[in-house]
Amino acid sequence: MPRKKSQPVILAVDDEQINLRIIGQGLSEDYRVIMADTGKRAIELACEEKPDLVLLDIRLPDMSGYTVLKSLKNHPDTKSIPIIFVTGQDSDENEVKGLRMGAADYFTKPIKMPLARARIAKQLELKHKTDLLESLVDMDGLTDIPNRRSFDKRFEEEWRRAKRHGKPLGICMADIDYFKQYNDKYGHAVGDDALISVAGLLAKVAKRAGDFVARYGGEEFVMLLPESDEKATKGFVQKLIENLSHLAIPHEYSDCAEHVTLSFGAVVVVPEKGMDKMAALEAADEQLYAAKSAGRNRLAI
Ligand code: GH3
Ligand code: MG
Ligand code: MG
Ligand code: MG
Repeated sequence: MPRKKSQPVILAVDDEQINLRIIGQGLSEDYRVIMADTGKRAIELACEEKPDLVLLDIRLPDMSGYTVLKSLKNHPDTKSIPIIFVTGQDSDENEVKGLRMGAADYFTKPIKMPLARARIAKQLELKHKTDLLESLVDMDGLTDIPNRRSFDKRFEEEWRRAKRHGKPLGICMADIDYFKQYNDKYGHAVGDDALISVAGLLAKVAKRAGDFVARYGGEEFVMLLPESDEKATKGFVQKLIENLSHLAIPHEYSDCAEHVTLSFGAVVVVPEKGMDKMAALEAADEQLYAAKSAGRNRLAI
């Protein structure tokens, strides 16, 4: 029977096929179960598939389950996935360690399936509620893209990650051109619609894994482009400018084009010890003002 699309996905991680089979059989009626038999594969699959829950063995051939947990908790895309340790090591000490590190629950082998199913269902219910709350506090109510609060958190994470890996981070600020005129002439409600369309377009174009777009405030947006050098950042913004011209929201009262446009200011940094991330953001903002002064509807980098 074809599975329902809305079926929650569970990632089962265990190096013994027999255990994976037992879990698969016990859960496949209610969930889509994906499987990994090494820590490395577990991390890859978690990033690719974003499962709703992970059942994680502690003893794995290539790394411990604790290491897998740490890695998942460190990544913004996987950090909120509940992880349940499943292990033969049933000492209280291990259980406490797992829970302290952020595991949601702890099962000992052999798994008692009815109990496991009930506890998994509880965790998923909790996750669903948490997701709902998080989406409310992190999303902008008008445009339905992440808000500034969400950006602040993400910026900290991406900055840290870029620093750790010595990789560039593209930071881009954008601001709608002549938006006061737009509101004055078309009305605030139409202005709101334009904001929604622009935000939707930015989010659509920024679709490379890790790209992040938020409404920074008013008619201003901010974008994070991890591992994006100057050429890639320029290419990205060029694509946005082209897409905006195709979107072609009429703006008769703009002094730089016949449609709604944005000006962009970007910097690319490889964060190092002692560097201030807020200074980098301010530098992007200064570039934005340079783009405005230079005629708008363009990028300054
Ligand atoms: P510039 O090209 O220099 O950016 O000029 P501008 O007119 O876009 O800039 P200004 O800062 O003078 O005006 C920003 C306008 O954006 C004024 C404000 O009413 C409008 N705005 C900010 N937030 C919202 C919103 O949520 N909805 C609507 N409709 N308008 C908004
Ligand atoms: Mg094992
Ligand atoms: Mg502005
Ligand atoms: Mg503006």
